[in-house]
Order: sequence, then C-alpha cells, then structure tokens
Amino acid sequence: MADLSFQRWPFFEAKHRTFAGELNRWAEAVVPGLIDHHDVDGSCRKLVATLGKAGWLRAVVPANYGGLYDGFDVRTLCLARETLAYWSGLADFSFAMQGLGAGPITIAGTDELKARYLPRVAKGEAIAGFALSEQDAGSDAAAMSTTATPDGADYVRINGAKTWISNGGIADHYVVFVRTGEAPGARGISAFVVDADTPGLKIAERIEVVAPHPLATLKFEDCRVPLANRVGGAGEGFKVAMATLDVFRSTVAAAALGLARRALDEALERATSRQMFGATLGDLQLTQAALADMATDIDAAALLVYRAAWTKDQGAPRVTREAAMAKMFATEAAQTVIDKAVQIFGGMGVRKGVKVEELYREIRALRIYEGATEVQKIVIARELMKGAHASVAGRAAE
Ligand code: COS
Repeated sequence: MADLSFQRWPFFEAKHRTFAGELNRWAEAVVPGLIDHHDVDGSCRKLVATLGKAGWLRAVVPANYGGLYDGFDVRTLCLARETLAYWSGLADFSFAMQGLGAGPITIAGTDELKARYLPRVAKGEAIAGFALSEQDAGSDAAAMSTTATPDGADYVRINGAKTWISNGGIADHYVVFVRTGEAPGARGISAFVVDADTPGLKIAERIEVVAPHPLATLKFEDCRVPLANRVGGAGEGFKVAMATLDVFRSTVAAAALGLARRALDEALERATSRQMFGATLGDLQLTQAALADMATDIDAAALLVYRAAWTKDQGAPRVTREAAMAKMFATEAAQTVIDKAVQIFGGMGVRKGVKVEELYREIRALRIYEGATEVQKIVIARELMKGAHASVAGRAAE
C-alpha cells in the first residue's frame, strides 16, 4: 500500500501499526502465489490454510482459544481486511469469512463450542460459514422460514434452505439461524452450529457471481443437530446475528477501503506514466480533479471506519450507528473511486486481467452483502430517532 499515513491517526496503537505493516509485507510476497482464478475453491482453501499457518487468523478468535486478544479488536480486523483487500479480494474474503463464521460462537457460544470450533478456525484447519439469508429473507432477515423443531430432549431437526452462503460448499461448519418459534419474528430465532457433513445438509446449488468466490444454497432436510450446538439462548439467535454484524459491518467497510486504496494507487501510476496530448494524463486538470476526489473519499471513509472500530474497541456495547455509517459510506465511496480509476485507465480499464477491472467487479457485492446500503440507512435513521425519543422523554421529565 503506497500511503500508510493514516496509521498515524490517533485511533491506532503501536500494536496496530506493527500488525498492519507486517501483514502488508507478507500479503505482497505470499498472496499472489496462492490465487488461481480458474480454481476459486482451491484458492480459498489454500488461502485459509496459509493465513492460518502464518498466524493472521488469530485475529478472528479470542486469546483463550488460540487468538490474539481477549475479545475482538475491531481495529485489527479492519486493518487486516483493508490490507488483504488491497492485495486480493479473495484473500480478504477468506479472512473475513473465518471471522464471520466464528463470530457468533465467540460472542455467544458455550465454552464447549468455543473449544471445539475456534482453535481450528484460527489455525486455518477448518473453514467457517455464516448462514442467515434465505430466498425470501435477505434484508428482512427476521422473516426467515427455515425451522428447527425438537427431536427428543437433546436434538433438533432443521428443515429449509439458506442461500447466498459464503464458503458454501467448502466450509467445515456453518452457524445457521433458524426459526424455533419462542415468539413471532425476530424473537423466535435461534442459532446452531451445523457441521458440513451432518446427514440432511446438502449443497443444493453453487452460485456464480461477477467476482467469483465460493457461494452456495444450502438445503436442510431433517438435519439432526444436537441441542448442545445452540449458540446463545433459545430465541436469541437474531440478537446474536445482529451483534455479530455490529462487529463485522465495520470490517466490510474496511475491505471496501482496501479496494479503493488499490484503485487510487493504480490510477496514480497510470496518470503519471500515460502520455497524452504531449504531457502525462496526470497533467490534465480533469485527471487531477478525479484523483483529488478519490483521495478525499478514501480519507473520509477511513475516518468513519476507524471511528467505528475504535469506538467498539473502547468497550461500547453497540456500535450499530457507527458501523452502519461506515459500511454505507465506505462501500459507496469505494464504488465511485474504483469507477474513476477505470475511467482514468480508458479502454484498458475494462480489459480482463487488468487490476482495476477486477476491482470494479469485486466492489459491487460489498454494497449489498451484510446489509445493503438501504438497510444501513434504515438502521442509522432508527438509531437517530431512538436518540430523539430519548431526549424528548428526558426533557419531559425535567
Ligand atoms: N445488537 C444486538 N441486538 C440487536 C441489534 C444489535 N446490533 N440490532 C437489533 N437487535 C435486537 C433488538 O434489540 C431487538 O431485540 P428486542 O426485541 O429484545 O428489543 C431484536 O434484535 C430485533 O430487532 P429489530 O426489531 O430492529 O429487528 P428488525 O427485524 O426490524 O431488523 C434490520 C431490521 C433491517 C435492522 C435487520 O433485519 C437487518 O440488519 N437486516 C439486514 C440483515 C443482513 O445484514 N442480511 C444480510 C446477511 S449477509 S451475512
């Protein structure tokens, strides 16, 4: 990464700068050799194993289970995703999904579940998945219809389907959110860890997308899962999902930032080397205007990302508003930055194999997954109105 000056911002401690610097050097040297665009599953398996062996996945689990810190250090997670995304969207994906798949277990799992699943995730020996979305329940996650019904005292049976599941087809286990019916809507959902080889769990369909990564629809047919695999209390699954997203939404924003930084570096290189009208492209003021807008968008996004991460790391129980703002702004800004980079590259910008063309495909899904921009707007507005209610109630009580 060319410009590391943001790491001197007051959000960071020495440990963050060391982590980011070492990961950047490692990723530059190692990651490109692990990627084969014709074998995405194989690349992801290699990436998880190599990230694990090198110790980087320790950032996604707590210290007691082989991790780096007591809980999540969100700044470390964000720096990791930003740095990996700069070098490769797939490397970022592999890191992030280990985190998202392990997150609910870290947040709400029993000690027994933590001990069984987290150390292997941290070592890159097991691949994790997070199964929330359904065909008719994406943004409206609480509308899910996959069910878990009791089967004797110690088991449940899961029936239904989950779709758009990252690592679907290569994961060793999934945290699956299902309707258990304690109450209607969000209060009647529970989470279970389901091993990928559990009878009754099938990969119904692999899904191909513009920036390929392992993605599938999972089908559950009388899939028998021990009650002991429940993550959090009965009916608390939705809160577990939302609390996990509170942590990981800032990291999606960080990944967008990494992709945008790469686009700016590519554009700078192009602008200063491409000859046009007897000068370089960068001598043209319209190019300069684009570069200035790109850099300003990147800094604004970075400030929101690291504000959210720092706030969570200071012990805030929820950073719903901060994380939603960071995710919304950073992913939208990155799309604009990358589009400008493509424009600076001209025809080469849409040519297969050119980095900015890859970035252009990589960024699009980030504005949709883990809560589309429109969902983030709902979340931010709700938080604002909650604050307004509280202050009106406070004034009335005075
Ligand atoms: N942390 C902890 N608990 C949370 C929470 C958070 N960040 N956000 C909500 N909750 C709790 C609420 O407090 C509420 O609990 P109570 O009923 O006890 O008060 C419960 O969860 C339900 O919350 P809410 O009423 O806000 O649920 P909604 O169904 O209205 O949620 C949104 C609406 C849009 C916010 C939610 O569905 C959402 O985030 N959707 C996007 C999901 C998503 O990201 N999908 C893509 C997944 S890809 S990995």
